[in-house]
Amino acid sequence: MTAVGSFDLWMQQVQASVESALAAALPSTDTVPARLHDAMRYAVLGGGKRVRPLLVYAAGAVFDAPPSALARAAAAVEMIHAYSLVHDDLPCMDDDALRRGKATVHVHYDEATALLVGDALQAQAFAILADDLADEQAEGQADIAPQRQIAMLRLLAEAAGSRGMCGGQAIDLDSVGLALTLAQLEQMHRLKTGALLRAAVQLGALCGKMPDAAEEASLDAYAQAIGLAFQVVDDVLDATADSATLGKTAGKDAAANKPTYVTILGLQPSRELADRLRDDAHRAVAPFGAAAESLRALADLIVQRKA
Ligand code: GRG
Repeated sequence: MTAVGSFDLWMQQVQASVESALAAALPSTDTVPARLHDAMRYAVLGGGKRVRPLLVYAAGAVFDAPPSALARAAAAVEMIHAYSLVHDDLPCMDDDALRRGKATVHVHYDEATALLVGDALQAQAFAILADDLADEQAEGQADIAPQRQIAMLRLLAEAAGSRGMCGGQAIDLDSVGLALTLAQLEQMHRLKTGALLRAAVQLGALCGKMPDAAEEASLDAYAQAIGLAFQVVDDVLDATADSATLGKTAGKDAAANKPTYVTILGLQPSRELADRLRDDAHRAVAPFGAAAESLRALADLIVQRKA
């Protein structure tokens, strides 16, 4: 087993690479329109746990993916995530003033800018993922075959769209004040949060050598388990942690009368469910052996996180 120290080091290295890739991919603050670009950089840089990029790299490690391809996929998925947070915080959605320990984009700038930041980040995500198609393919220096890259673009679009994250958000907005069953709650989260986490795992794998059907099924079982665990833990933290620790407003779900794992199952059963899901995730990637060490450690991190 990898020592805790070496996973921490790996995580810091990935986080630093992702920060550089994002900083390089985002337009500079002296590019017109400067205020929009400033706000895009404010939304994306210097914050967040970078869970989705870490999943891209961890899955990529199982399939010997080249770092250049992983950097593009990780930056793309994080930009989609950052856009979703900016829009989720808007007054027409969750109406929040605090995100990643600082004022939300619409509070720090204004609502129209926040809307455009989300739109532009979503477009930029696909531009990054397609980067290699434009130049390197033409010069025969691509790290991924064009067909594979098109599959990755499609995968990210499906995960972000109305049958993925956006669809989950729509169900979430519709379910305020309703008594959802556990199955309905699970379906909402599978789309709202799970789809992008799953896409991160799949994108990382697709950057490397092609997974076979059994490997795809293992990755999928892992992604389903950690996706759900992530949300269960999010609900537990929303009910138990304070805003300073979370870097976002705590207790929002109860205040908004939203159904959560904690309201349906209770606190302790929710914690136990998260532990079982972590064990499911570990079991799912057992066939990959030592190569899946970071995937296993990330499942632990998702369940043990305090923010
Ligand atoms: C607005 C289209 C649209 C979608 C929004 C993901 C989402 C859908 C909204 C976020 C609301 C929320 C708090 C969901 C709970 C789980 C979640 C995604 C938490 C934030 O993700 P973290 O913890 O955040 O990975 P950091 O800041 O660490 O990146």
